[in-house]
Amino acid sequence: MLIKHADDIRSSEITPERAYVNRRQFMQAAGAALAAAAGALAPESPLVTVAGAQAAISGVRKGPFGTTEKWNSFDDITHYNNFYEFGVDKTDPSRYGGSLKTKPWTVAVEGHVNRPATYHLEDLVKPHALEERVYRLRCVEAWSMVIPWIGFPLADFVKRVEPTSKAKYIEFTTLLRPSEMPGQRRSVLDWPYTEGLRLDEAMSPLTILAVGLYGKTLMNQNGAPIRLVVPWKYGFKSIKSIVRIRFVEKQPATAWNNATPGEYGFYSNVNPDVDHPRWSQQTERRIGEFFRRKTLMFNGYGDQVASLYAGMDLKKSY
Ligand SMILES: Nc1nc2c(c(=O)[nH]1)N[C@H]1C(S)=C(S)[C@@H](COP(=O)(O)O)O[C@H]1N2
Ligand SMILES: [Mo]
Repeated sequence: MLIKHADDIRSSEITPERAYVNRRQFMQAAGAALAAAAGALAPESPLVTVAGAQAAISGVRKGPFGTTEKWNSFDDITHYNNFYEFGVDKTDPSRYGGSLKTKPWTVAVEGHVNRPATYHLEDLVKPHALEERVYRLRCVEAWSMVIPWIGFPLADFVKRVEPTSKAKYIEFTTLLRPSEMPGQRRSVLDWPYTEGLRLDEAMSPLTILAVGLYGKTLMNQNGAPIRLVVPWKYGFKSIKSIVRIRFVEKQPATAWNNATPGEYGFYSNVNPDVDHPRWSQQTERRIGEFFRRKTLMFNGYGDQVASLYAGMDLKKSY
C-alpha cells in the first residue's frame, strides 16, 4: 500500500475538491514562509490529512463482490450526504465538514475481547491490505448510489482483537466533538451517534471498514478517517468517523432506533416489503438518474447474506 501525500497529487488528478483547491490557493498566496509553517502541520500519516486535502491511495487491489453498475460521480458522493453531526441538509456535510480535525485519530476497542486497546488510526489500518469495493448504498430515504470504497474486511480486524465467547454484538460510536461538529450543538439525535451489528453480520465478508473512496482518503463528509460500510443494510447502519468499537453481550442501542423506534429497527436490512411508516420502500431513485428502480431485497446482496437471517421474520425484525 503506497499513499501519496496530497501535495504530490497533480491538480489534473483532482475532481472538484473545493477545500483542497482553496488550500492550494492559500498556500500560494501566503508565500514561502507561511507555506513552510503550514508544512509543519502536514500529517506524518498519509491516511489522515488536514481538512479537505485528500491523499491518493495506490496499490489497492480489486476486492470481491463488486457491482458492474455505473459509479456515481465523485461530486455526487461528496456533496449529497447524510452526516447529521454537520446538519440535516444533504449539502451541510460538505459545507461544514471541513471544521472536523481528523488528526490525530484513535479508535478504542473495548468489551469482551482478549486484546482491548486504543489504536492510532495508522496502527489499526496498517496490517490490512486495502481493497476497492464498489457497493450500492441504499438510504432509507429511498435514494441510492454506487460508491467505489477503499477499505478492508471488518472480520480481519475483529480476528486481530480476539473476541471472547461473550461477544455477541458490536457497538460502534462516532466522535463526539460539538466544537467541530456543529450539528451536535442541536439535539436532533442523542449524540454521540451509535450503531450496532450482530457479530455474524460484522464477520460477513461484505462488511468493511472504509478509509477511502475514488482512489483517495475519505473526505470528512463521508466519514473520515474511518467508517463502516454494510451494503445490504440501509445507509444509516454505515456509521461514520468511528472512535469506539465495543464488543458486547446484548443488542446495543442505536441512534436511529433510540430516536424513532417505530421507524428504525436494529436490523435495518434493505427490505422492499417493509414500508417505512411514512413512505414505501419498493423503489428507489439512483442519484443522477431520472427513472426510479425497484429496490432489491438485501440491496441485491442476498446471495451473500440471506443465510444470516434464516428462520427470522424480517417483518418483525426490521
Ligand atoms: N455518524 C454518522 N454516521 C452516519 C450518518 C450520520 O448522520 N452520522 N448518516 C447515515 C446515513 S442515513 C447514510 S444514508 C450514510 C450516508 O453515507 P454517505 O454520505 O457517505 O453517502 O451515512 C450514515 N452514517
Ligand atoms: Mo440514510
